[in-house]
Amino acid sequence: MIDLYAWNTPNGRKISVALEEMALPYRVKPVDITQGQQHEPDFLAISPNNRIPAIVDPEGPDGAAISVFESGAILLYLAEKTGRFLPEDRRTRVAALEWLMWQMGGFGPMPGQVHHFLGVAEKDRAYGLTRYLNETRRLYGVLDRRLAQVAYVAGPLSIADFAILGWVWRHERHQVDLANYPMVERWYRDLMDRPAVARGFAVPLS
Ligand SMILES: N[C@@H](CCC(=O)N[C@@H](CS)C(=O)NCC(=O)O)C(=O)O
Repeated sequence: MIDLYAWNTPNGRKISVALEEMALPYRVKPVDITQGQQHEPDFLAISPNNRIPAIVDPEGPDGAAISVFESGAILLYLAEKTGRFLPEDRRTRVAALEWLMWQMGGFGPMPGQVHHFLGVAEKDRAYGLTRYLNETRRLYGVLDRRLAQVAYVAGPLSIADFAILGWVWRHERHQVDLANYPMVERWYRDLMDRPAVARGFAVPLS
């Protein structure tokens, strides 16, 4: 049974969705990041960057327990463990890695800054909010153009879709209207209709 250390956030949801899609048994260990639990020594031992998500798999690659932090690394670990959602074909695998890295490097940090600046006093936020809203909308445009060519970002459904989905799930919070990105909207509805994805968003993480 894998322990999932998470909270009800985009990065936490990526992993509950992936665990459900991979049909891996898991148990949620909520880490209340609003109360500073991400700084507690026990959690730091498995997540040295004091961020959720993290997992502990009692059956690691060599049979011994392993902990993994950083959501992209967790998704890759789970995909390799199960042999699912990371294409074998090398060309398609490159696409999955590209879009996973695209999410980790931009389509998360940028909308995350929008969430931050929305919480800042109006007099202090104009520059930051405009900058990160523009960048977030640019990234939605990039995704929309990609999804005009393929059903899922790498072609077949992959962990890169789960990574991106965690953030699109919060589109209203970062003030993005999916009607402006019809291919993203089609992809989003398609994924949200999957029973395992629905379970991944329904499982309590807090
Ligand atoms: N690059 C990290 C980012 C993780 C991250 O930012 N997690 C947030 C919640 S979505 C967190 O733990 N925040 C707690 C804090 O800022 O102290 C990943 O993808 O795992």
